[in-house]
Amino acid sequence: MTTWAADKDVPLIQNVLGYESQSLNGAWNYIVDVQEEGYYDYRMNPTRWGFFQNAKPQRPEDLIEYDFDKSPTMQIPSDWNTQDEKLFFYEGTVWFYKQFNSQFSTLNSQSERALLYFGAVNYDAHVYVNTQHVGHHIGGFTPFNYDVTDLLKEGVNTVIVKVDNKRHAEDVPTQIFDWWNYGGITRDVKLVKVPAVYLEDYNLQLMKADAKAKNREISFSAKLNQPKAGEQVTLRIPELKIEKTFTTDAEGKVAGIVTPSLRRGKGEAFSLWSPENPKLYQVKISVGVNTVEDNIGFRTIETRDKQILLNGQPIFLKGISIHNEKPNGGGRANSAEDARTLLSWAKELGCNFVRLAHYPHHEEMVREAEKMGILVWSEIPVYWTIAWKNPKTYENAKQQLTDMIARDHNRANVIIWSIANETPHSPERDTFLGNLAQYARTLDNTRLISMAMEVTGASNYVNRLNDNMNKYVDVVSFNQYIGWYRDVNDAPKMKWEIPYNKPVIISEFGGGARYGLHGPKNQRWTEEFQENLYEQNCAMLDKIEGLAGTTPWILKDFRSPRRVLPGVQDYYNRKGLFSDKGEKKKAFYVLKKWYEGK
Ligand code: GCB
Repeated sequence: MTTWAADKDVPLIQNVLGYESQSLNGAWNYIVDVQEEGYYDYRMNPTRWGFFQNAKPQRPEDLIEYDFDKSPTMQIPSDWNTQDEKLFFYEGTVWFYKQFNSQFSTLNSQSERALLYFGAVNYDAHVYVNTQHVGHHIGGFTPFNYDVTDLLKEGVNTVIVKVDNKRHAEDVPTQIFDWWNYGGITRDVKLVKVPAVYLEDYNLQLMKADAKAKNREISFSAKLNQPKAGEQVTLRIPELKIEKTFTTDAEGKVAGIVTPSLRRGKGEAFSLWSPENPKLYQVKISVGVNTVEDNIGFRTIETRDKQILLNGQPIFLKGISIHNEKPNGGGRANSAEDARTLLSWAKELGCNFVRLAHYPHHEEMVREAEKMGILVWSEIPVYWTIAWKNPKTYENAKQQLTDMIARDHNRANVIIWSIANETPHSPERDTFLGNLAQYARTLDNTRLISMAMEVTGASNYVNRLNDNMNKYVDVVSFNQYIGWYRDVNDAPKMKWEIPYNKPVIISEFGGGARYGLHGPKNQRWTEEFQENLYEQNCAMLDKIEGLAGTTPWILKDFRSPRRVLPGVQDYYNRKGLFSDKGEKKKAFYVLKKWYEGK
Protein backbone atom coordinates (compact mmCIF):
# COMPACT_ATOMS: atom_id res chain seq x y z
CA MET A 1 0.00 0.00 0.00
CA THR A 2 1.17 3.49 -0.78
CA THR A 3 2.57 5.36 2.15
CA TRP A 4 1.30 8.84 2.71
CA ALA A 5 4.01 11.38 2.08
CA ALA A 6 4.42 14.30 4.41
CA ASP A 7 1.84 16.95 3.70
CA LYS A 8 3.12 19.16 0.91
CA ASP A 9 0.71 21.94 1.77
CA VAL A 10 2.33 25.38 1.63
CA PRO A 11 0.64 28.71 2.36
CA LEU A 12 -1.20 30.21 -0.58
CA ILE A 13 1.11 32.09 -2.92
CA GLN A 14 0.31 35.74 -3.56
CA ASN A 15 -0.51 36.59 -7.20
CA VAL A 16 -0.22 33.16 -8.76
CA LEU A 17 -0.92 34.84 -12.12
CA GLY A 18 2.47 36.56 -11.90
CA TYR A 19 4.42 33.30 -12.43
CA GLU A 20 5.18 31.00 -15.32
CA SER A 21 2.80 28.08 -15.21
CA GLN A 22 1.60 25.00 -17.03
CA SER A 23 -2.16 24.66 -17.22
CA LEU A 24 -3.60 21.31 -16.21
CA ASN A 25 -7.07 22.34 -17.37
CA GLY A 26 -8.71 20.24 -20.06
CA ALA A 27 -9.99 16.69 -20.21
CA TRP A 28 -9.73 14.66 -16.98
CA ASN A 29 -11.01 11.11 -16.57
CA TYR A 30 -13.49 10.61 -13.75
CA ILE A 31 -14.99 7.80 -11.71
CA VAL A 32 -18.21 8.35 -9.75
CA ASP A 33 -17.72 6.57 -6.44
CA VAL A 34 -21.02 6.60 -4.58
CA GLN A 35 -19.83 4.45 -1.64
CA GLU A 36 -16.19 5.51 -1.66
CA GLU A 37 -15.15 2.07 -2.78
CA GLY A 38 -11.88 3.60 -3.94
CA TYR A 39 -11.06 4.81 -0.46
CA TYR A 40 -12.52 2.53 2.23
CA ASP A 41 -12.68 -1.22 2.45
CA TYR A 42 -15.75 -3.15 3.55
CA ARG A 43 -14.92 -2.36 7.20
CA MET A 44 -14.58 1.35 6.51
CA ASN A 45 -10.80 1.22 6.90
CA PRO A 46 -8.59 2.78 4.23
CA THR A 47 -8.56 0.23 1.46
CA ARG A 48 -5.44 -1.32 0.03
CA TRP A 49 -7.08 -1.02 -3.36
CA GLY A 50 -7.22 2.79 -3.18
CA PHE A 51 -7.99 4.35 -6.56
CA PHE A 52 -5.22 6.91 -6.02
CA GLN A 53 -2.75 4.11 -6.81
CA ASN A 54 -3.94 4.09 -10.40
CA ALA A 55 -3.12 0.39 -10.47
CA LYS A 56 -3.04 -1.69 -13.64
CA PRO A 57 -3.21 -5.49 -13.81
CA GLN A 58 0.35 -6.83 -14.08
CA ARG A 59 -0.63 -10.46 -14.58
CA PRO A 60 -3.69 -12.01 -16.21
CA GLU A 61 -5.12 -13.07 -12.86
CA ASP A 62 -4.79 -9.65 -11.19
CA LEU A 63 -7.97 -8.13 -9.79
CA ILE A 64 -8.27 -4.39 -10.39
CA GLU A 65 -11.86 -3.15 -10.42
CA TYR A 66 -11.35 0.33 -11.83
CA ASP A 67 -9.54 1.88 -14.74
CA PHE A 68 -9.07 5.61 -15.04
CA ASP A 69 -7.89 5.42 -18.62
CA LYS A 70 -11.12 3.75 -19.71
CA SER A 71 -13.35 6.05 -17.66
CA PRO A 72 -15.19 8.97 -19.25
CA THR A 73 -13.69 12.45 -19.33
CA MET A 74 -14.96 15.88 -18.43
CA GLN A 75 -13.50 19.32 -19.01
CA ILE A 76 -11.84 20.87 -16.01
CA PRO A 77 -12.52 23.40 -14.60
CA SER A 78 -16.23 22.73 -14.33
CA ASP A 79 -18.91 21.40 -12.06
CA TRP A 80 -19.93 17.79 -12.63
CA ASN A 81 -23.62 18.66 -12.26
CA THR A 82 -23.77 20.40 -15.62
CA GLN A 83 -21.12 18.24 -17.33
CA ASP A 84 -22.83 14.90 -16.92
CA GLU A 85 -26.60 14.84 -16.88
CA LYS A 86 -26.60 11.81 -14.56
CA LEU A 87 -24.80 13.94 -11.98
CA PHE A 88 -27.21 16.86 -11.93
CA PHE A 89 -28.38 16.15 -8.35
CA TYR A 90 -25.34 14.14 -7.31
CA GLU A 91 -23.65 14.91 -4.01
CA GLY A 92 -20.87 12.56 -3.10
CA THR A 93 -17.45 11.43 -4.25
CA VAL A 94 -15.96 11.62 -7.71
CA TRP A 95 -12.33 10.74 -8.52
CA PHE A 96 -10.53 12.79 -11.15
CA TYR A 97 -7.40 11.79 -12.99
CA LYS A 98 -5.06 13.49 -15.40
CA GLN A 99 -1.85 12.46 -17.09
CA PHE A 100 0.59 15.14 -18.11
CA ASN A 101 4.16 15.71 -19.17
CA SER A 102 5.53 18.18 -16.70
CA GLN A 103 7.31 21.23 -18.04
CA PHE A 104 8.95 21.48 -14.66
CA SER A 105 10.29 17.99 -14.06
CA THR A 106 13.93 18.95 -14.46
CA LEU A 107 14.07 21.87 -12.06
CA ASN A 108 17.13 22.41 -9.95
CA SER A 109 15.28 22.03 -6.68
CA GLN A 110 17.87 24.17 -4.89
CA SER A 111 16.84 27.22 -6.90
CA GLU A 112 13.40 26.44 -8.32
CA ARG A 113 10.22 24.79 -7.09
CA ALA A 114 6.97 23.64 -8.66
CA LEU A 115 3.65 24.30 -6.95
CA LEU A 116 0.49 22.45 -7.84
CA TYR A 117 -2.26 25.05 -7.62
CA PHE A 118 -6.06 24.65 -7.50
CA GLY A 119 -8.29 27.73 -7.85
CA ALA A 120 -11.04 25.85 -5.97
CA VAL A 121 -12.38 22.35 -5.47
CA ASN A 122 -15.82 21.83 -3.94
CA TYR A 123 -15.80 20.67 -1.17
CA ASP A 124 -13.40 18.12 0.31
CA ALA A 125 -10.33 17.20 -1.74
CA HIS A 126 -7.53 14.67 -1.40
CA VAL A 127 -4.75 15.27 -3.91
CA TYR A 128 -2.22 12.70 -5.13
CA VAL A 129 0.72 13.23 -7.46
CA ASN A 130 2.23 10.11 -8.98
CA THR A 131 0.18 8.15 -6.41
CA GLN A 132 1.67 10.04 -3.44
CA HIS A 133 -0.74 11.89 -1.18
CA VAL A 134 0.20 15.57 -1.22
CA GLY A 135 -2.59 17.05 0.84
CA HIS A 136 -6.16 17.33 2.01
CA HIS A 137 -8.17 20.51 1.58
CA ILE A 138 -11.63 21.48 2.70
CA GLY A 139 -13.67 24.49 1.63
CA GLY A 140 -15.14 24.87 -1.83
CA PHE A 141 -14.27 28.40 -2.88
CA THR A 142 -10.71 29.26 -1.99
CA PRO A 143 -7.41 28.41 -3.68
CA PHE A 144 -4.68 26.15 -2.29
CA ASN A 145 -1.29 24.89 -3.41
CA TYR A 146 1.23 22.14 -2.75
CA ASP A 147 4.97 21.99 -3.31
CA VAL A 148 5.30 18.95 -5.59
CA THR A 149 8.83 19.59 -6.88
CA ASP A 150 10.23 16.36 -5.49
CA LEU A 151 7.43 14.21 -6.88
CA LEU A 152 7.55 15.27 -10.51
CA LYS A 153 9.46 13.13 -12.95
CA GLU A 154 10.40 13.28 -16.60
CA GLY A 155 7.86 11.76 -18.95
CA VAL A 156 4.35 10.97 -17.83
CA ASN A 157 3.08 12.20 -14.45
CA THR A 158 -0.35 11.76 -12.94
CA VAL A 159 -2.50 13.80 -10.67
CA ILE A 160 -5.53 12.26 -8.98
CA VAL A 161 -8.06 14.18 -6.92
CA LYS A 162 -10.76 12.64 -4.79
CA VAL A 163 -13.53 15.21 -4.50
CA ASP A 164 -16.43 14.85 -2.09
CA ASN A 165 -19.21 17.46 -1.93
CA LYS A 166 -21.53 15.79 0.58
CA ARG A 167 -23.10 18.39 2.88
CA HIS A 168 -22.68 18.22 6.67
CA ALA A 169 -24.11 20.29 9.51
CA GLU A 170 -20.65 21.21 10.83
CA ASP A 171 -19.28 22.35 7.46
CA VAL A 172 -18.97 25.89 6.08
CA PRO A 173 -21.46 26.31 4.46
CA THR A 174 -23.66 24.06 6.55
CA GLN A 175 -26.19 21.45 5.45
CA ILE A 176 -28.73 23.85 3.98
CA PHE A 177 -28.15 26.80 1.69
CA ASP A 178 -30.06 28.43 -1.13
CA TRP A 179 -27.71 27.71 -4.02
CA TRP A 180 -26.60 24.69 -6.01
CA ASN A 181 -23.94 22.55 -4.42
CA TYR A 182 -21.87 22.33 -7.59
CA GLY A 183 -19.24 19.62 -7.13
CA GLY A 184 -15.85 19.13 -8.72
CA ILE A 185 -12.66 20.88 -9.65
CA THR A 186 -14.45 24.12 -10.34
CA ARG A 187 -11.52 26.45 -11.01
CA ASP A 188 -8.17 26.36 -12.80
CA VAL A 189 -5.51 23.77 -12.03
CA LYS A 190 -1.90 24.51 -12.82
CA LEU A 191 1.71 23.80 -12.10
CA VAL A 192 3.48 26.98 -11.16
CA LYS A 193 7.22 27.49 -11.35
CA VAL A 194 8.56 29.60 -8.49
CA PRO A 195 12.06 30.37 -7.26
CA ALA A 196 13.08 28.37 -4.19
CA VAL A 197 12.96 31.64 -2.27
CA TYR A 198 9.81 33.42 -3.37
CA LEU A 199 7.36 36.03 -2.16
CA GLU A 200 4.72 34.08 -0.32
CA ASP A 201 2.87 37.32 0.27
CA TYR A 202 3.16 41.04 -0.35
CA ASN A 203 0.88 43.91 0.41
CA LEU A 204 0.64 47.41 -1.00
CA GLN A 205 -1.90 49.86 0.37
CA LEU A 206 -2.38 53.58 0.06
CA MET A 207 -2.23 55.07 3.53
CA LYS A 208 -5.06 57.23 4.72
CA ALA A 209 -4.15 60.88 4.26
CA ASP A 210 -4.42 63.24 7.16
CA ALA A 211 -5.93 66.63 6.41
CA LYS A 212 -2.58 68.16 5.55
CA ALA A 213 -1.03 65.32 3.64
CA LYS A 214 -0.32 66.28 0.09
CA ASN A 215 2.01 63.52 -0.88
CA ARG A 216 0.19 60.22 -0.42
CA GLU A 217 2.23 57.42 1.05
CA ILE A 218 2.06 53.73 0.24
CA SER A 219 2.73 51.09 2.83
CA PHE A 220 4.56 48.03 1.60
CA SER A 221 5.19 44.73 3.31
CA ALA A 222 6.28 41.35 2.04
CA LYS A 223 7.13 37.92 3.36
CA LEU A 224 9.31 35.22 1.89
CA ASN A 225 8.30 31.59 1.96
CA GLN A 226 11.26 30.95 4.26
CA PRO A 227 12.47 32.73 7.41
CA LYS A 228 15.57 33.95 5.63
CA ALA A 229 17.35 37.08 6.85
CA GLY A 230 19.42 39.37 4.64
CA GLU A 231 17.58 38.88 1.32
CA GLN A 232 17.17 41.99 -0.84
CA VAL A 233 13.58 42.78 -1.81
CA THR A 234 13.21 45.61 -4.31
CA LEU A 235 9.92 47.36 -5.00
CA ARG A 236 9.50 49.29 -8.24
CA ILE A 237 6.50 51.26 -9.46
CA PRO A 238 8.00 52.92 -12.54
CA GLU A 239 5.12 55.31 -13.28
CA LEU A 240 5.25 56.66 -9.74
CA LYS A 241 9.04 56.81 -9.81
CA ILE A 242 9.28 54.49 -6.84
CA GLU A 243 12.27 52.23 -6.40
CA LYS A 244 13.35 51.04 -3.00
CA THR A 245 15.26 48.06 -1.68
CA PHE A 246 14.53 46.43 1.66
CA THR A 247 16.43 43.73 3.53
CA THR A 248 14.54 40.84 5.11
CA ASP A 249 14.60 40.26 8.86
CA ALA A 250 15.03 36.91 10.59
CA GLU A 251 11.44 35.99 9.76
CA GLY A 252 11.99 36.68 6.06
CA LYS A 253 9.87 39.82 6.23
CA VAL A 254 10.22 43.41 5.05
CA ALA A 255 8.02 46.45 5.68
CA GLY A 256 8.23 50.14 4.96
CA ILE A 257 6.69 53.19 3.41
CA VAL A 258 7.28 54.56 -0.07
CA THR A 259 6.26 57.90 -1.55
CA PRO A 260 5.72 58.71 -5.21
CA SER A 261 8.24 61.31 -6.31
CA LEU A 262 6.18 63.07 -8.92
CA ARG A 263 6.46 66.60 -10.20
CA ARG A 264 2.97 68.00 -10.48
CA GLY A 265 4.09 70.93 -12.59
CA LYS A 266 5.13 68.37 -15.20
CA GLY A 267 1.68 66.81 -15.20
CA GLU A 268 2.83 63.81 -13.16
CA ALA A 269 -0.19 63.34 -10.89
CA PHE A 270 -0.76 60.37 -8.62
CA SER A 271 -3.96 58.93 -10.00
CA LEU A 272 -6.13 57.23 -7.39
CA TRP A 273 -8.27 54.22 -8.26
CA SER A 274 -12.03 54.89 -8.34
CA PRO A 275 -15.03 53.65 -10.35
CA GLU A 276 -14.61 56.64 -12.67
CA ASN A 277 -10.87 56.12 -12.95
CA PRO A 278 -9.91 52.47 -12.40
CA LYS A 279 -6.21 53.21 -12.73
CA LEU A 280 -3.80 50.35 -12.06
CA TYR A 281 -0.05 50.81 -11.80
CA GLN A 282 2.48 48.26 -12.90
CA VAL A 283 4.33 47.03 -9.83
CA LYS A 284 7.51 44.93 -9.90
CA ILE A 285 8.86 43.21 -6.83
CA SER A 286 12.18 41.41 -6.96
CA VAL A 287 13.85 38.99 -4.63
CA GLY A 288 17.41 38.78 -5.84
CA VAL A 289 17.21 38.17 -9.59
CA ASN A 290 13.59 37.01 -9.60
CA THR A 291 10.83 39.50 -10.28
CA VAL A 292 7.08 39.19 -10.00
CA GLU A 293 4.75 41.72 -11.63
CA ASP A 294 1.30 42.87 -10.63
CA ASN A 295 -1.07 45.70 -11.51
CA ILE A 296 -2.21 47.52 -8.42
CA GLY A 297 -4.55 50.43 -7.81
CA PHE A 298 -4.35 52.82 -4.89
CA ARG A 299 -7.30 54.24 -2.99
CA THR A 300 -8.51 54.69 0.56
CA ILE A 301 -11.74 53.43 2.04
CA GLU A 302 -13.10 54.49 5.40
CA THR A 303 -16.28 55.52 7.17
CA ARG A 304 -17.28 58.75 8.86
CA ASP A 305 -20.45 58.52 10.89
CA LYS A 306 -23.01 57.16 8.44
CA GLN A 307 -20.96 57.77 5.33
CA ILE A 308 -18.61 55.56 3.34
CA LEU A 309 -15.68 57.53 2.00
CA LEU A 310 -13.72 56.48 -1.06
CA ASN A 311 -10.56 58.55 -1.39
CA GLY A 312 -12.01 60.85 1.25
CA GLN A 313 -15.24 61.51 -0.66
CA PRO A 314 -18.70 60.14 0.25
CA ILE A 315 -19.90 57.46 -2.13
CA PHE A 316 -23.29 55.78 -2.54
CA LEU A 317 -22.80 52.12 -3.36
CA LYS A 318 -25.10 51.30 -6.27
CA GLY A 319 -24.81 47.55 -6.12
CA ILE A 320 -26.25 44.21 -7.05
CA SER A 321 -25.74 40.76 -5.53
CA ILE A 322 -24.30 38.06 -7.79
CA HIS A 323 -23.86 34.30 -7.50
CA ASN A 324 -20.79 32.74 -9.13
CA GLU A 325 -22.83 31.11 -11.90
CA LYS A 326 -22.42 31.23 -15.66
CA PRO A 327 -24.34 33.99 -17.40
CA ASN A 328 -26.21 31.60 -19.64
CA GLY A 329 -27.95 28.78 -17.75
CA GLY A 330 -26.62 27.22 -14.57
CA GLY A 331 -23.15 25.92 -13.87
CA ARG A 332 -20.19 27.43 -12.07
CA ALA A 333 -18.67 30.47 -13.72
CA ASN A 334 -14.93 30.02 -14.09
CA SER A 335 -13.54 32.23 -16.85
CA ALA A 336 -12.68 35.88 -17.39
CA GLU A 337 -15.31 35.94 -20.11
CA ASP A 338 -18.04 34.75 -17.69
CA ALA A 339 -16.92 37.47 -15.32
CA ARG A 340 -16.97 40.18 -17.98
CA THR A 341 -20.48 39.25 -19.11
CA LEU A 342 -21.94 39.28 -15.60
CA LEU A 343 -20.15 42.47 -14.68
CA SER A 344 -21.15 44.23 -17.89
CA TRP A 345 -24.80 43.53 -16.96
CA ALA A 346 -24.15 45.12 -13.58
CA LYS A 347 -22.60 48.12 -15.34
CA GLU A 348 -25.61 48.42 -17.62
CA LEU A 349 -27.77 48.55 -14.51
CA GLY A 350 -25.73 51.53 -13.37
CA CYS A 351 -23.78 49.73 -10.65
CA ASN A 352 -20.51 50.86 -9.14
CA PHE A 353 -20.54 47.96 -6.65
CA VAL A 354 -21.25 44.22 -6.52
CA ARG A 355 -21.83 41.86 -3.65
CA LEU A 356 -20.13 38.60 -4.58
CA ALA A 357 -22.44 36.32 -2.61
CA HIS A 358 -22.17 34.07 -0.58
CA TYR A 359 -18.59 32.78 -0.89
CA PRO A 360 -15.42 33.93 -2.66
CA HIS A 361 -15.94 34.00 -6.42
CA HIS A 362 -13.29 33.03 -8.95
CA GLU A 363 -10.33 35.38 -9.06
CA GLU A 364 -11.19 36.81 -12.50
CA MET A 365 -14.48 38.11 -11.12
CA VAL A 366 -12.54 40.38 -8.79
CA ARG A 367 -9.80 41.24 -11.28
CA GLU A 368 -12.20 42.05 -14.12
CA ALA A 369 -14.36 44.14 -11.77
CA GLU A 370 -11.22 46.02 -10.75
CA LYS A 371 -10.43 46.84 -14.38
CA MET A 372 -14.05 47.89 -15.00
CA GLY A 373 -14.19 50.20 -11.98
CA ILE A 374 -16.59 48.09 -9.92
CA LEU A 375 -16.21 47.95 -6.14
CA VAL A 376 -16.55 44.57 -4.45
CA TRP A 377 -18.05 43.07 -1.29
CA SER A 378 -16.43 39.67 -0.78
CA GLU A 379 -17.91 37.06 1.55
CA ILE A 380 -17.27 33.70 3.19
CA PRO A 381 -20.01 31.05 3.33
CA VAL A 382 -20.83 31.45 7.02
CA TYR A 383 -24.49 31.23 6.12
CA TRP A 384 -27.61 30.53 8.22
CA THR A 385 -27.33 27.74 10.81
CA ILE A 386 -23.59 27.26 11.25
CA ALA A 387 -22.39 24.91 14.06
CA TRP A 388 -21.35 27.82 16.28
CA LYS A 389 -20.12 25.66 19.15
CA ASN A 390 -17.87 23.42 17.09
CA PRO A 391 -14.19 24.53 17.22
CA LYS A 392 -13.44 22.73 13.94
CA THR A 393 -16.20 24.69 12.22
CA TYR A 394 -14.65 27.90 13.53
CA GLU A 395 -11.20 26.86 12.28
CA ASN A 396 -12.69 26.06 8.90
CA ALA A 397 -14.43 29.46 8.63
CA LYS A 398 -11.23 31.15 9.77
CA GLN A 399 -9.17 29.35 7.13
CA GLN A 400 -11.61 30.33 4.38
CA LEU A 401 -11.46 33.94 5.59
CA THR A 402 -7.66 33.79 5.64
CA ASP A 403 -7.48 32.48 2.09
CA MET A 404 -10.07 34.90 0.73
CA ILE A 405 -8.11 37.81 2.15
CA ALA A 406 -4.76 36.31 1.13
CA ARG A 407 -5.87 36.01 -2.49
CA ASP A 408 -7.46 39.43 -2.94
CA HIS A 409 -5.93 41.87 -0.48
CA ASN A 410 -4.04 43.72 -3.22
CA ARG A 411 -7.20 44.42 -5.21
CA ALA A 412 -8.14 48.08 -4.93
CA ASN A 413 -11.78 47.43 -5.73
CA VAL A 414 -12.37 45.10 -2.77
CA ILE A 415 -13.64 47.36 0.00
CA ILE A 416 -15.68 45.07 2.24
CA TRP A 417 -14.93 41.70 3.79
CA SER A 418 -18.19 40.10 4.82
CA ILE A 419 -17.99 37.45 7.50
CA ALA A 420 -21.54 36.06 7.45
CA ASN A 421 -25.07 36.07 6.06
CA GLU A 422 -28.39 35.92 7.93
CA THR A 423 -27.20 34.11 11.02
CA PRO A 424 -29.59 33.29 13.87
CA HIS A 425 -28.79 35.19 17.08
CA SER A 426 -27.30 33.37 20.08
CA PRO A 427 -24.39 33.94 22.49
CA GLU A 428 -22.38 31.22 20.71
CA ARG A 429 -22.94 32.87 17.35
CA ASP A 430 -21.83 36.22 18.79
CA THR A 431 -18.63 34.67 20.11
CA PHE A 432 -17.90 32.90 16.83
CA LEU A 433 -18.54 35.94 14.65
CA GLY A 434 -16.98 38.40 17.09
CA ASN A 435 -13.76 36.39 17.03
CA LEU A 436 -13.91 36.11 13.26
CA ALA A 437 -14.37 39.87 12.84
CA GLN A 438 -11.46 40.63 15.17
CA TYR A 439 -9.31 38.11 13.36
CA ALA A 440 -10.20 39.65 9.98
CA ARG A 441 -8.89 42.99 11.25
CA THR A 442 -5.56 41.44 12.18
CA LEU A 443 -5.24 40.25 8.58
CA ASP A 444 -6.36 43.50 6.99
CA ASN A 445 -7.05 46.69 8.89
CA THR A 446 -7.42 48.82 5.76
CA ARG A 447 -10.81 47.57 4.59
CA LEU A 448 -14.30 47.60 6.04
CA ILE A 449 -15.85 44.64 7.81
CA SER A 450 -19.51 43.85 7.43
CA MET A 451 -22.00 40.98 7.45
CA ALA A 452 -25.56 40.62 6.21
CA MET A 453 -27.77 40.84 9.29
CA GLU A 454 -31.52 40.55 9.67
CA VAL A 455 -34.10 42.69 11.35
CA THR A 456 -36.07 40.32 13.48
CA GLY A 457 -39.16 40.91 15.58
CA ALA A 458 -40.52 44.02 13.89
CA SER A 459 -43.35 45.48 15.89
CA ASN A 460 -46.10 46.60 13.53
CA TYR A 461 -44.36 48.83 11.04
CA VAL A 462 -41.30 49.72 13.04
CA ASN A 463 -38.19 47.72 12.19
CA ARG A 464 -35.45 48.29 14.66
CA LEU A 465 -32.12 46.62 13.95
CA ASN A 466 -30.79 44.98 17.06
CA ASP A 467 -27.70 42.84 16.62
CA ASN A 468 -24.87 42.43 19.12
CA MET A 469 -22.49 42.24 16.19
CA ASN A 470 -22.99 45.96 15.54
CA LYS A 471 -19.86 46.78 17.52
CA TYR A 472 -17.66 44.56 15.38
CA VAL A 473 -18.66 45.83 11.96
CA ASP A 474 -17.78 49.07 10.17
CA VAL A 475 -20.84 48.94 7.97
CA VAL A 476 -24.23 47.77 9.20
CA SER A 477 -25.86 45.66 6.52
CA PHE A 478 -29.10 43.75 6.56
CA ASN A 479 -31.39 41.80 4.26
CA GLN A 480 -35.10 42.57 4.05
CA TYR A 481 -37.81 41.08 1.88
CA ILE A 482 -40.76 43.48 2.07
CA GLY A 483 -42.95 42.55 -0.87
CA TRP A 484 -41.87 38.94 -1.00
CA TYR A 485 -41.85 37.27 2.39
CA ARG A 486 -44.01 40.17 3.64
CA ASP A 487 -46.82 42.17 1.94
CA VAL A 488 -45.66 44.78 -0.55
CA ASN A 489 -48.40 47.15 0.66
CA ASP A 490 -46.48 47.41 3.93
CA ALA A 491 -43.60 49.17 2.21
CA PRO A 492 -44.94 52.76 2.42
CA LYS A 493 -45.77 52.29 6.11
CA MET A 494 -42.42 50.86 7.12
CA LYS A 495 -40.09 52.72 9.42
CA TRP A 496 -36.50 51.56 9.73
CA GLU A 497 -34.52 52.38 12.84
CA ILE A 498 -30.82 51.69 12.79
CA PRO A 499 -29.58 52.82 16.17
CA TYR A 500 -25.87 52.71 15.29
CA ASN A 501 -23.80 55.60 14.02
CA LYS A 502 -22.46 53.60 11.09
CA PRO A 503 -23.21 53.50 7.36
CA VAL A 504 -26.06 51.23 6.33
CA ILE A 505 -26.18 48.88 3.34
CA ILE A 506 -29.33 46.96 2.44
CA SER A 507 -27.53 43.81 1.43
CA GLU A 508 -30.62 42.12 -0.03
CA PHE A 509 -34.15 42.85 -1.13
CA GLY A 510 -36.10 41.48 -4.05
CA GLY A 511 -38.63 38.98 -5.24
CA GLY A 512 -39.12 36.33 -7.90
CA ALA A 513 -40.49 36.60 -11.42
CA ARG A 514 -40.48 34.18 -14.30
CA TYR A 515 -39.18 35.99 -17.35
CA GLY A 516 -41.96 36.44 -19.92
CA LEU A 517 -44.78 35.80 -17.44
CA HIS A 518 -47.07 38.82 -17.43
CA GLY A 519 -50.15 39.77 -15.45
CA PRO A 520 -51.44 42.19 -12.83
CA LYS A 521 -48.98 43.53 -10.31
CA ASN A 522 -50.46 41.53 -7.45
CA GLN A 523 -49.94 38.24 -9.27
CA ARG A 524 -46.94 36.45 -7.92
CA TRP A 525 -44.18 35.35 -10.32
CA THR A 526 -45.14 37.92 -12.97
CA GLU A 527 -42.62 40.50 -14.11
CA GLU A 528 -45.14 43.15 -13.07
CA PHE A 529 -45.20 41.83 -9.49
CA GLN A 530 -41.42 42.10 -9.31
CA GLU A 531 -41.47 45.51 -11.00
CA ASN A 532 -43.93 46.86 -8.44
CA LEU A 533 -41.92 45.31 -5.61
CA TYR A 534 -38.82 47.20 -6.80
CA GLU A 535 -40.76 50.46 -7.15
CA GLN A 536 -42.11 50.18 -3.61
CA ASN A 537 -38.77 49.14 -2.17
CA CYS A 538 -36.78 51.92 -3.82
CA ALA A 539 -39.25 54.49 -2.50
CA MET A 540 -38.99 52.94 0.96
CA LEU A 541 -35.21 52.83 0.94
CA ASP A 542 -35.05 56.53 0.11
CA LYS A 543 -36.41 57.16 3.59
CA ILE A 544 -33.71 55.23 5.45
CA GLU A 545 -31.39 57.57 7.27
CA GLY A 546 -27.76 56.91 6.56
CA LEU A 547 -28.33 54.60 3.64
CA ALA A 548 -24.92 54.23 2.03
CA GLY A 549 -25.73 51.61 -0.56
CA THR A 550 -27.69 48.56 -1.56
CA THR A 551 -27.14 45.22 -3.28
CA PRO A 552 -30.58 43.88 -4.29
CA TRP A 553 -31.10 40.16 -4.66
CA ILE A 554 -30.05 39.32 -7.41
CA LEU A 555 -28.48 39.92 -10.85
CA LYS A 556 -29.47 36.64 -12.49
CA ASP A 557 -31.77 33.67 -11.77
CA PHE A 558 -29.62 30.98 -10.19
CA ARG A 559 -29.89 27.28 -9.52
CA SER A 560 -31.19 26.19 -6.14
CA PRO A 561 -32.43 22.78 -4.99
CA ARG A 562 -34.87 24.58 -2.65
CA ARG A 563 -36.83 26.13 -5.53
CA VAL A 564 -38.98 23.33 -6.84
CA LEU A 565 -42.22 24.90 -8.13
CA PRO A 566 -42.86 23.31 -11.55
CA GLY A 567 -43.28 25.61 -14.52
CA VAL A 568 -42.12 28.60 -12.50
CA GLN A 569 -38.97 27.84 -10.59
CA ASP A 570 -37.85 24.47 -11.97
CA TYR A 571 -34.88 24.50 -9.57
CA TYR A 572 -34.04 28.16 -10.16
CA ASN A 573 -34.35 30.93 -7.63
CA ARG A 574 -36.21 33.44 -9.83
CA LYS A 575 -35.27 36.64 -8.04
CA GLY A 576 -32.92 37.64 -10.86
CA LEU A 577 -33.26 40.91 -12.74
CA PHE A 578 -31.99 38.81 -15.62
CA SER A 579 -33.42 35.38 -16.43
CA ASP A 580 -31.14 32.34 -16.37
CA LYS A 581 -30.62 32.97 -20.11
CA GLY A 582 -29.69 36.60 -19.66
CA GLU A 583 -33.01 38.23 -20.59
CA LYS A 584 -33.89 41.43 -18.77
CA LYS A 585 -37.02 41.51 -16.65
CA LYS A 586 -39.05 44.69 -16.14
CA ALA A 587 -37.67 45.32 -12.64
CA PHE A 588 -34.23 45.81 -14.19
CA TYR A 589 -35.39 49.17 -15.56
CA VAL A 590 -36.84 50.27 -12.21
CA LEU A 591 -33.55 49.75 -10.44
CA LYS A 592 -31.57 51.28 -13.30
CA LYS A 593 -33.70 54.42 -13.13
CA TRP A 594 -33.36 54.62 -9.36
CA TYR A 595 -29.60 54.33 -9.66
CA GLU A 596 -29.53 57.05 -12.32
CA GLY A 597 -30.98 59.40 -9.72
CA LYS A 598 -28.38 58.50 -7.09
C1 GCB B 1 -31.81 35.37 1.61
C2 GCB B 1 -30.51 34.69 1.43
C3 GCB B 1 -30.27 34.32 -0.01
C4 GCB B 1 -31.52 33.69 -0.58
C5 GCB B 1 -32.62 34.73 -0.56
C6 GCB B 1 -33.96 34.22 -1.07
O1 GCB B 1 -32.05 36.07 2.54
O2 GCB B 1 -29.44 35.46 1.94
O3 GCB B 1 -29.18 33.44 -0.07
O4 GCB B 1 -31.33 33.19 -1.86
O5 GCB B 1 -32.81 35.17 0.75
O6 GCB B 1 -34.14 34.16 -2.28
O7 GCB B 1 -34.80 33.88 -0.25
